[in-house]
Amino acid sequence: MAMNSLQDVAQYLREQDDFIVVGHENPDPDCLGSMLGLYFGLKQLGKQCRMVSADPVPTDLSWPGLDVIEHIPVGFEPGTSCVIVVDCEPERTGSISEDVKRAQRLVNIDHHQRGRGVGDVVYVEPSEAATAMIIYRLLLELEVAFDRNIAVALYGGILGDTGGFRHANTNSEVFFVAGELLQYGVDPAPMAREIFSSQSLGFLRLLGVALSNLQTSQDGKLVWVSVSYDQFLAFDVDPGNSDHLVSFVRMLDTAEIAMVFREVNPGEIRVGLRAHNTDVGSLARHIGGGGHKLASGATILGDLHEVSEAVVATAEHFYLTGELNEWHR
Ligand SMILES: [Mn+2]
Repeated sequence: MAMNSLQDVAQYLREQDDFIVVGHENPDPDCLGSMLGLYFGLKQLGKQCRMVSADPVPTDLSWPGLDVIEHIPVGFEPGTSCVIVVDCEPERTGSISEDVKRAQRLVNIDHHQRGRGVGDVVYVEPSEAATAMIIYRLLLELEVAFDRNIAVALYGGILGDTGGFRHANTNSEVFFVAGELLQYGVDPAPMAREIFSSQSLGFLRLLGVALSNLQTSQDGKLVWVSVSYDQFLAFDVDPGNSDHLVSFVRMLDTAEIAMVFREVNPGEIRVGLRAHNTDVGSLARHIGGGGHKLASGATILGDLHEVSEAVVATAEHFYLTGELNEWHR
């Protein structure tokens, strides 16, 4: 499917009056910021707009508009509204993905590699650090007047997906747009604290246990940790809200590939992969997941120990030879 230009997207949105913005399962700051930025922009243009998420919205962010997002895990009815899927392909919108794909009018805006995009209008740009960067450009194209609500959302999305301006996707464009957004009353310190430094006591204690069980390959290039469902229960931590565990694991000085295996439900293992140079996006797709070149993941059903051993072996082989071995699961 040929991709549309940003001008095409803007033109298509101008022609419609009634929208539903949908993000991905387990929404992260970029997903939420993109949804909110687009929502406030479309409202300003006098459009009707709703936001819908299949998974609950995290409660640790104080951004304006988050309370407007409707949590609809089943029975989503797009009706005749134009559905705009942001920060993922329609397939990844969680339990409502089949309903999303049935939308009469579908727009897809994303920056993930895998996403070729699906919809009547598609804009997927993997060179963008965040979907919030794309929404910023789209709102400029739509001649929306930026305000604090929009700026907080987009800045938060950029901050989240660049890991606080530290990941490899941090470039001059990112700093330029972040600088522009600061002019509308964004306060960077509390935004960073909310995203990166607002851990519960239970999470920090679980992190302590997890890190004390850190494992590495002999050369230290691969580092990984597993957390069982029972451990999440014991520390009263929501397993679905612990993706960021991997950001602590990747702090090891010798690490090239960091992996976290989280048993989010009994027998359901969520694999988080991070790398400094290795293409863990390919690795994730190989084992049935997806994501970016340096940040990806997958969900695998099975025993925590067996799944982690199999993925570690595959990752090590890939790291050493650049080849993907056979994968049966
Ligand atoms: Mn994103």
